Amino acid sequence: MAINLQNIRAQFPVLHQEVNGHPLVYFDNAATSQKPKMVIDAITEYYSKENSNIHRGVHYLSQQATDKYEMAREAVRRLLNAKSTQEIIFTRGTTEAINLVASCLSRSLFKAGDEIIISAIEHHSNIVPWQMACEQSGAILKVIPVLDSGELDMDAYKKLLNEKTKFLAVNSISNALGTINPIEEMIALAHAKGALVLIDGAQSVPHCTVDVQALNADFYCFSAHKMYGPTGVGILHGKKEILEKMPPYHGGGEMIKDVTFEGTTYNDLPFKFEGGTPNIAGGIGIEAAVRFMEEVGVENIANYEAELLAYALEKLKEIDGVNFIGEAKNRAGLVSFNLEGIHPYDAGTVLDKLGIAIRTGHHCAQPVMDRFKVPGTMRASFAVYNTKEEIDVFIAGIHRVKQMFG
Ligand code: C6P
Repeated sequence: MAINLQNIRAQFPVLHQEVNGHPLVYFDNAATSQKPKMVIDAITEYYSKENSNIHRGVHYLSQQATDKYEMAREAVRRLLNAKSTQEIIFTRGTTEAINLVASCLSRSLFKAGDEIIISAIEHHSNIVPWQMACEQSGAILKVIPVLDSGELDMDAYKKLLNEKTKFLAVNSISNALGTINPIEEMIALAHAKGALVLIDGAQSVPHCTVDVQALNADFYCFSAHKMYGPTGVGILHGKKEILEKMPPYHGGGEMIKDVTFEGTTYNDLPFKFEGGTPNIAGGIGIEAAVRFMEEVGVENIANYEAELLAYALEKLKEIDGVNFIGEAKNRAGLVSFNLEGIHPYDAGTVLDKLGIAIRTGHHCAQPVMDRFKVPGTMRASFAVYNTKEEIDVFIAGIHRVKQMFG
């Protein structure tokens, strides 16, 4: 089934406006996607009719809100094909999910001399928490290098693995390069050494089918705001048997069974990791975002975005002086590049004047920029509501940038 682009675009109010006197072309979807009306409506309805705290009240509104929040957990379970909703933990986003795992494991698993492997193309939120975990536990951080193509050096990865390897944390799609990493193989190799694995799926869940049971990672996380949902809410999926053994993250309400001054017993999963009043509206927003993705069809989204990527690459390759940063064979719907002799910030500013939103800079992945010896890149990232006509506008914008600075 092909997608109905007109119908999809009609669901996103923000797209129908002019910016700086031009129709908005929004190509900053890897930073955050726009929100369909069904997500906006779900949040409005919650605050207009159901606002109440959850898991606490006997009254009608509290039960309504609790039911909706738990429906969202079930929707995410379905999207990820997780075994049980006990494995679905609400967080503030990918960043908090990774910090949760790093913090809990540095208190319970990692010890001096253990090795934690990450890759050279991680977002800062999959670097810094592991540096902190190493500081706390005495574990040692190892980094899989990246090849000039933007692909991970798998031979180097295999050499890094050994009996001291306790953990692998790697993204499934790089936000800075668009590289799709061979995570199935990476997970199996890490497991063969007895290590646990976390996959940062922030750039995957919005764009392709994810089956956490088939993947078999121990932890998988993502943010709602990149998948048509609201900001401030995300998901950590963890295998039940591992989550059960982990100590809690935040102490407070909701994560307890029984509290006395002598000691506290912790709640069952997933609540053990959900101390404090959560982002209830955000959770409800995720449910609507999952429904949106299911209605369009995740496969359809993936296929259509691949078409957009191929079209953008074809057009960009026709322009002199476009230097791609990362040209992996397997890549997602984003392009990272620079224009010869033009600072990405200058190019981005001119494009903005033409109503075209892209991201410029280091994309919270400074080590990637250092590796490729660039101050930053221009990054255009696509979502299911983007069109080939918008790519034509973007290409014309790049010609304009070249005229101005060339
Ligand atoms: N990348 C980008 O423009 P949060 O901020 O917690 O929702 O997501 C962090 C994060 C983690 N991993 C990857 C691969 C990511 O791409 C991101 C967010 C955005 O590329 C904002 S910096």
